[in-house]
Amino acid sequence: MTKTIIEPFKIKSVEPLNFTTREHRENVLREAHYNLFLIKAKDVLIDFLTDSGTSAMSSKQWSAMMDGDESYAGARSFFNLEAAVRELTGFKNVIPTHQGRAAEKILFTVVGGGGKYFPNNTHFDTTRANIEFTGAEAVDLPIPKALDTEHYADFKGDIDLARLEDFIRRVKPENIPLCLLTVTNNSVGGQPVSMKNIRETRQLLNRYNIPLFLDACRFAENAYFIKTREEGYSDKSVKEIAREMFSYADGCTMSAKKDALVNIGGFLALNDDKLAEQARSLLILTEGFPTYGGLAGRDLDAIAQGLNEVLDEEYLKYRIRSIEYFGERLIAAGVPILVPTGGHAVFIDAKRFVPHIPPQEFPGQAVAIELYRSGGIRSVEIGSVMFGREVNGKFEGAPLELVRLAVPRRVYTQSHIDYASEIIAEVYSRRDEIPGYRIVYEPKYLRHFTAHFEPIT
Ligand code: P70
Repeated sequence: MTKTIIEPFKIKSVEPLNFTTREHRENVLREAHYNLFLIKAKDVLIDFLTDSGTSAMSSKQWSAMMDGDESYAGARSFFNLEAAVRELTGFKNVIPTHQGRAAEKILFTVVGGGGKYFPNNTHFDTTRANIEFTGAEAVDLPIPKALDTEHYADFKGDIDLARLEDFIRRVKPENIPLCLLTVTNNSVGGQPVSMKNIRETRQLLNRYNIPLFLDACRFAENAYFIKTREEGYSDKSVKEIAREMFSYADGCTMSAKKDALVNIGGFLALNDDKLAEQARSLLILTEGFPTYGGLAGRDLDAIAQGLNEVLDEEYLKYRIRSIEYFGERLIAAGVPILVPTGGHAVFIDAKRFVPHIPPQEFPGQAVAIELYRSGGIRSVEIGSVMFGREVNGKFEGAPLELVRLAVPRRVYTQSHIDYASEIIAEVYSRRDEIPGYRIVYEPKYLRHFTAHFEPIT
């Protein structure tokens, strides 16, 4: 048996990278107001901004696209998607949407509103925003150890069941339209949720008659972690494991831009016919007819094919190992990262990387800017820019200050990872020089996408 795990594909089509000088990147940063979302992709060398919509599609997906049916109503492509989602999740109603947040918007418009609460292991940005937009409250209940970036555990994505039960009793079950589990748990480091935790969440919710929904965008990575880490699952196929995960839920929202290996798309799937009917009525208003939901027929076919491919265990082995390898390179250079590495990204712990920068000066943003300046690497802050709040005139920082290096699926090779590791190590060696930042402009919602920053000198 060889030790090296290789990319389980060969490359048929390539896209050149753009090299830039440090001086050029300095100008780019200034012009983009130090917000990495506002820089042009042509000025980025290696793009770890997100694993969302950035996958390389397979030749089979491209040929499925060619075969897409573009009929407005009842397209063959829809039935291909419906069959693939039903086969995987078992959910009866499959409602395509243009991406994950469109499924969230529709779901929470139907079930949300003032006085309602939605617990989750941890909400990601758009989920939280869509819930809060309806006047409801999004509540994070991660296990306490999830917030300790140095603590090794197999399933740091779990929800804290004791706190969940206390919470249900306090706000009353009738005010909780549903409970969510985000698999994997993106905000705490792409950490998996164990099958035991999903099952026990279900059992707890049953006692209070509360439905369970999965935020399922990285379901396959989560299932692979269960196979390799949880007792009793090593002999099961990842597909069987994924199906068991979905079997405990009443529905899911899905951003197909992650584990369906496509560049655009999503869906809402659920068992409840009445809810599905309400969702479809809203879908027609904003997304489109229920058999295409804002996507082209060919997109639906690409998702159906992607859902199949992502369960390939050679692919998942390579995927999880490549993230772990990235983490090992950084640990070897002394860089503080969140451990263990998760499914889709390596997360730098900015609190430990730049301890001289306080939360209100956005340590994660400061490190992310420096990685771009130094090596053209784009990452994203997941910390107080994304989740910090002004509460009664007082700054309340996010629980974690992270810089996420999200690895697009099937896009970069090991030498790209090696290059990035070198740059990060170099930035770490002169971390004391990194300045903090202040926000000089921010929009009302999801400020990380468009806020303007200024270095504090
Ligand atoms: C990401 C992107 C999207 C997402 C998610 C979970 C757990 C729903 C959605 C929404 C968003 C992002 C963040 C920073 C930079 C770029 C993009 N996550 N639930 O990268 O899905 O994007 O399809 O509307 O992670 O984590 P969608």
